[in-house]
Amino acid sequence: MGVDENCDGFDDYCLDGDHREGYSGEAGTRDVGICQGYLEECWDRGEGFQYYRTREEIRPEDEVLNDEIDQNCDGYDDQCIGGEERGSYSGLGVTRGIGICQDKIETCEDRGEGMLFYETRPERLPVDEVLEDGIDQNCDGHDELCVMGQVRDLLIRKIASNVGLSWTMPPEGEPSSYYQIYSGTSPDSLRRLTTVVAGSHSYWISGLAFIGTGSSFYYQVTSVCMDEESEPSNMGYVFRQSLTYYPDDSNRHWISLPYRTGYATLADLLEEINGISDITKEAGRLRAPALCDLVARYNAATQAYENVFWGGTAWLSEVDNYDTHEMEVPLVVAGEGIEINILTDFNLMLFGANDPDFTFDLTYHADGGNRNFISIPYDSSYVNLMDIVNDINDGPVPGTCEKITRWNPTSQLYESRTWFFDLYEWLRIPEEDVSVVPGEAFEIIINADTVFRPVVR
Ligand SMILES: [Ca+2]
Ligand SMILES: [Ca+2]
Ligand SMILES: [Ca+2]
Ligand SMILES: [Ca+2]
Repeated sequence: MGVDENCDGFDDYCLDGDHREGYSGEAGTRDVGICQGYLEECWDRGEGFQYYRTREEIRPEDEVLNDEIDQNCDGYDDQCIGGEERGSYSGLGVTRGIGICQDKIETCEDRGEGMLFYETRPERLPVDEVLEDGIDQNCDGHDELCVMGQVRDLLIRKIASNVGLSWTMPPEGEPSSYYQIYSGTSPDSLRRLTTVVAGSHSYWISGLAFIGTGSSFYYQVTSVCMDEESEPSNMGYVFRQSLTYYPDDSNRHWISLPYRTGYATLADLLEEINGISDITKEAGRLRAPALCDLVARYNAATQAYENVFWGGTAWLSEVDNYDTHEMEVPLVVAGEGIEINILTDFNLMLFGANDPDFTFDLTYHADGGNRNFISIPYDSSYVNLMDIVNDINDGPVPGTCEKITRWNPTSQLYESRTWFFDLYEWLRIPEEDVSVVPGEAFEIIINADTVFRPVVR
C-alpha cells in the first residue's frame, strides 16, 4: 500500500475525474464494427479513488453472415464464407444445364469489401438453334438437323373463284425454315412466288383474274432449310386450253386430265366447266350447259365409252342405274383421257397436279379391242406422237403399243401411227410429224400387258 496523503484511510490510485482506456484486440480492429476498447473512470466508491470499468472491451468475434453487423471488425458484414459457390438460373427449369444452357456461378471472395459473392461464370439461356453444328443452342437436348424433305403430293384445286394449293408434310418432317412456292407460265420458267411457314400446308391465290393473261400456270413447292432447298414437288397445274367451236362440224376434244385432281367424277368436271352444280341430283338435273354438253371416258375393260351428257331436257348418264333419285356417273380414273363436246368457244381451265409416281399398268384382253384412252402430263417431254410410242416400246421398234391416235381438234379428224408388221414400218397419217400438244389426250392400242411412266420435264 502507498501513503495516505489525503487522510481518508486509503491510498488512492487515481484522482477524481481521471480516466483511462485500452484495447487488447488485433491492431486495426479497434472501433471497427462491434469492436471497442474498454474505458475506466476514477471514482471513489468508499474505498478511495480507484479505476472502475465503465465500458467493456469488445474484441473481434466470429462473423455472423449477412446480419448487417461487422462482428469480426474488418469493416464489413460478410455475406458468405470464402470459397463458397452458388448457382442460379432464370430460364425454364427444363432447359437448365442442357446444351449450352448453364447457371450463373457466383463465388465468395474478398476483393477488399469483405466476403461477397462475385459472378465467376455467366448465365447462358436458350438461343435460336443453329442447325447441324453439333451444339444444342435451344437447350432441348439435341442439335436440330436440317429438314427439307421433298413434297410429293401438291394438289391445285379451284375452290369458288380461288386457286388453292395444298400438300402434306414430307416424310422427313416439316422444313426447318419454310416452304417455298414457285409459279410460272411454263414448266421451265418457274419463279419464286411466296413462302409458307412450316406446319402450314396450303396457300390461296385469291381470284382467277390473273388467268386472264391467257396463260396456263404451273406451280411447285420446295422445303427450305436456311440456304438449302429440297428437290421440287410434283408439278401443279392451272391448265388453260383455248377451244374453238366449229358451227358446221363436230366439236369433240380429247383432253388430258392431271393424274391428281379434285375431280372425283365426270359430273364434277361438267359442273366445273359449265359453272353449274349438282347435275347428279334432282334439283340440278335440269340445269342446261352453256359450254360443254358431254364428257366421256373410255372403259378399257369393257372397250366402251361411258358418257355423261345433256339430253336436251336433262342430264343423262350411261352408267345410271335409275334405282335412286341420284344419277350414277363414271368416276375420274387417274391416267385416263376424256372426250368432251363443246357448244361454243371458251377457255377450258383444268386444275390439278402431276403424280410423279403414276405408272400406267394396262391390261391386255385377248378378246378385246385393247384401246386405252390416256392422259399425258401437261409438262411431258414428248414433242411428237412417236415420242410417246417409242417411250412405251423402249425404242422405235414394235412393242406393246402398236397404234397411237390423236384427235385433231381443228380438223376434227384422226391422226395416227400404226405398226404394219408386213411392211415392218409405221403407217403415218398424216405423213408429216404430229406434235404432242399439251392438254390433248391420246388413244393407244396395246398387244400385251403394258407398264410405262410418262416422262416429265
Ligand atoms: Ca456480420
Ligand atoms: Ca466483418
Ligand atoms: Ca436443340
Ligand atoms: Ca445446333
